[in-house]
Amino acid sequence: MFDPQKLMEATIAGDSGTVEQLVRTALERNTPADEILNSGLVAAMDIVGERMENEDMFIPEVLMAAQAMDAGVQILKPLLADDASNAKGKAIIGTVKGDLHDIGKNLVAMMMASTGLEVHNLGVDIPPEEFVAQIKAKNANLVCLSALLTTTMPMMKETIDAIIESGLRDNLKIMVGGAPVTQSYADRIGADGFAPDAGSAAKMAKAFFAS
Ligand code: B1M
Repeated sequence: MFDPQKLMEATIAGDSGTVEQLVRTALERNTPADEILNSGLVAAMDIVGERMENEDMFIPEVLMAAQAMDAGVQILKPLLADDASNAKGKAIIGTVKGDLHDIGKNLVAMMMASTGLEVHNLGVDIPPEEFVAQIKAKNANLVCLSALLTTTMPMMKETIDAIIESGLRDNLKIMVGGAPVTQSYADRIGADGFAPDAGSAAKMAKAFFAS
């Protein structure tokens, strides 16, 4: 039987080898990929966050835990794919300026791509003008902004304002997300959508372009 506790412990300890082994074993035992992701890997990062806050874990250890989580995600990646139904969206996704968190944003990108959307992952620390330039370069009709820090949430609004000023706003949808982001914040800054997790973000993106 899948033991999420062991997977959480290995992830928190930054033990990528054990994480890979536990994920493979869980899959061999027919544990659904999303259960392994949510009850093992994502749950571990919540504990890492608490320990970070209490100064029981420091940046190098947090980074190792993040790498261990990514090692597990890489194995799950093909299995988390939804039905690729050739949605018509062309999305760009990035973490806003000043923010270096990318694990959740990468999960969102992966899940969106799995629905058939064309997804361009711009990376982290992306300034508003770069989002605008990439909308033009990629001819994007969906812009996805991620922020994990309360201090970088206002950069989402600045990015949306830059998109409005560029005259591109009417031709695209804007989605926002990240741990501190809420539906009411999304409404306040003029986003078209907010999703609390990667699965619902992908569903929402797909729904935007369903004909
Ligand atoms: Co940072 N960090 N961190 N950190 N870090 C948090 C966010 C924090 C909550 C930890 C804590 O203190 N409890 C805290 C923020 C507090 C706040 O602002 N309220 C914090 C802090 C303070 C910091 C630093 C300032 C620490 C310091 O230097 N003193 C610093 C800032 C650096 C910077 O960005 N400028 C920092 C640095 C780091 C690391 C680099 C060490 C590392 C990031 C590594 C990386 O991403 N490659 C890190 C990590 C790992 C975390 C925690 C522990 C885990 C984040 C994570 O990956 N979660 C985090 C604590 C926590 O969140 N519990 C924390 C797992 C991931 C799957 O979830 O990212 O929430 P999440 O994504 C979800 C949803 O939010 C959603 O879907 C995803 C998947 O389901 N989602 C979207 C995300 N984007 C979306 C976009 C959408 C829709 C949904 O639409 C477009």
